[in-house]
Amino acid sequence: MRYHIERRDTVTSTNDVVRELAEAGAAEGLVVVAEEQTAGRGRRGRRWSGVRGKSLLFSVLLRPDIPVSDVQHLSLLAALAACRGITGLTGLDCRPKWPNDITIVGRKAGGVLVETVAEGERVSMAIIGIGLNVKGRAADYGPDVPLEATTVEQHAAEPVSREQLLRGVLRELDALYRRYRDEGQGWLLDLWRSQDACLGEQVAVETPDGLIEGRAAAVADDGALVIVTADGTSVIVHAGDVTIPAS
Ligand code: BT5
Repeated sequence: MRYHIERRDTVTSTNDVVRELAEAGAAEGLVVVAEEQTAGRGRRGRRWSGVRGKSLLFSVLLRPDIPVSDVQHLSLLAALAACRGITGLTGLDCRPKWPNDITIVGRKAGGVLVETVAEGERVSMAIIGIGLNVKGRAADYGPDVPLEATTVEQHAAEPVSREQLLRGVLRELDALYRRYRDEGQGWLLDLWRSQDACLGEQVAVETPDGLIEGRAAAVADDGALVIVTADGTSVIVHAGDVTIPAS
């Protein structure tokens, strides 16, 4: 994929800018990076807090032509790319946590928000938004950021360049996306399963249908999380927030 990087100072959300440019015909590989977002968002209408000079906030346009049922793969792919970019630059053990968290020592250092447009049953456009807390400490990121969040620099031995990190994450994203297009999902899910910070753990999952507690037993081929509850029932979760109470 050939990247075309557009830099902005203040935007509502980098996902919004990519969508506008995509609707005007921008090609796959468009990247919008911003210093500041006035309406940065997470999933289900939540806020994403960023800080000028410290966060890395960007979105990438893909035109994947995959079935709508596979859309979760893109979120897994992006979170893996972000973690691999962080590990490549800093040597830190950075792991994705289902479904979209980027974690270091179990603490959230970033997140992924994938928004899609479908034509019929196919995804015609996917906007991959990635927000990373790079510099400073989590407390610098404002009151909406949970106490247990973290930043890359908080764990790294040396100062971390946002520019180098952007390049590293984009390189990883390109490699993973190419392989996904060439070979399909099997290896991607295996890679995710080998890295996910919550698999095998006792977890609590807040879902739109309520709280589910149990062991995070598996990630299914469509990217759903399988929880085995205390009475042995398997519950398939497509959307939710996972906490690992013991950590
Ligand atoms: C996410 O949502 O983690 C997806 C975040 C994606 C942000 C990027 S920035 C570039 C692009 N443009 C956008 O507008 N968005 C994307 P979710 O899993 O729903 O987590 C949101 C929750 O994380 C919030 O409710 C807070 O509790 C917490 N949070 C907010 N800001 C945070 C931060 N900087 N670090 C850690 N946690 C944060």
